[in-house]
Amino acid sequence: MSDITTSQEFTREEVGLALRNHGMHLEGLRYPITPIGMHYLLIHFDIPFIDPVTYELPIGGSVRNPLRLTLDEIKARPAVTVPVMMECSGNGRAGLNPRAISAPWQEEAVGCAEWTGTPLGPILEEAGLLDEAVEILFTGHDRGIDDGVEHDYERSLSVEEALREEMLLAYGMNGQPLPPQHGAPLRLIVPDWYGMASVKWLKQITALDKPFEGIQQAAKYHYKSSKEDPGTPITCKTPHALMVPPGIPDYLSRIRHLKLGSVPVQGRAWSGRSPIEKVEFSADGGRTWDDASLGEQVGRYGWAGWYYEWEAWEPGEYELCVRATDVAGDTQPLAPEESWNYGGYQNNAVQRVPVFVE
Ligand SMILES: Nc1nc2c(c(=O)[nH]1)N[C@H]1C(S)=C(S)[C@@H](COP(=O)(O)O)O[C@H]1N2
Ligand SMILES: [Mo]
Repeated sequence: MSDITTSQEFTREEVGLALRNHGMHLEGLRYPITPIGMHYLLIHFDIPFIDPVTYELPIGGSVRNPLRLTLDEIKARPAVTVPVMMECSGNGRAGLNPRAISAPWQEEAVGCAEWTGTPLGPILEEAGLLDEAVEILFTGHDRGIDDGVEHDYERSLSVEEALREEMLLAYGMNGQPLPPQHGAPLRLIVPDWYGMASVKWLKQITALDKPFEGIQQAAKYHYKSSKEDPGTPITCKTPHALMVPPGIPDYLSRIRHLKLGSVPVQGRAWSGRSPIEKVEFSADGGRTWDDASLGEQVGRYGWAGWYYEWEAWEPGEYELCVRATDVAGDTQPLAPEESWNYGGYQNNAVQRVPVFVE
């Protein structure tokens, strides 16, 4: 299998990945909290089968006090429920040319769930991190082979990052027990980063005395200009807005058809680094922009609703676009070329929705 392709067709392997890892239906942007079955999924290997009754989570490595917690012990700790908008860092990959051969997301690798769990920090404090500890490694129960390397899915965070109060060990999703496909019985939630940091099916947590060099950390999830470029690690979600495609779709092409008139357009916008400052709408492919109204912000790490009344009184073909800007002043590029990188990560170029007004 080649690393990268300029083909406009999807390979059998990409379609296979897309069937296992479905996206959120964009009409699902209407829900402030994404229903579980609509939330996107990204599962690198197989969903592990784990008995919650005998489940235990060891916390070890560079700690004074190694712990082993059962699920009941974790659930007995202080619980919080927070909405977190999650996005796969590969979202938008299929819009890049050439594109990396991997999950061929268009723009649907998103969802905002309400996660219930216990903060990670106090558990690490109880384990007593030694001065030598520099990173915390989160290992999943899922194992597989990627680029010829056999490994457990595992990723680390710096100690400083891991001790932030927002870091959560989650066992509930939208008021239900965490479902198998989303990491049951226990997963990490890193609310401002792209999804890869939120390790599912936790097998163990290990304090490390040197930086973790595993494949999912050091090789994947880097913004690289070429295969050889070491690149920079992918971390926080960049600003991104999406709209519910208005009107009705053609079954196969998904092209939208609208009747003449005033068209209410709605969607959501988010950014990991800072809250959303502004959402703009364009009906001419991004040549001219008009401010949309901001609606409800679903928690600090959820998404912001937005709304725009588009006056579509001229029959014709239009390209609707939406663009978010965050409080830090970051915004979205107009063209995917501006987002291009070798692994196909973090493509937050503006969404383009072709519509016919009749
Ligand atoms: N153990 C494990 N954790 C994982 C993954 C995985 O394959 N295995 N995929 C990661 C990626 S790339 C993403 S985008 C999110 C997806 O979470 P979701 O499937 O609950 O939406 O989980 C992350 N955590
Ligand atoms: Mo991902």
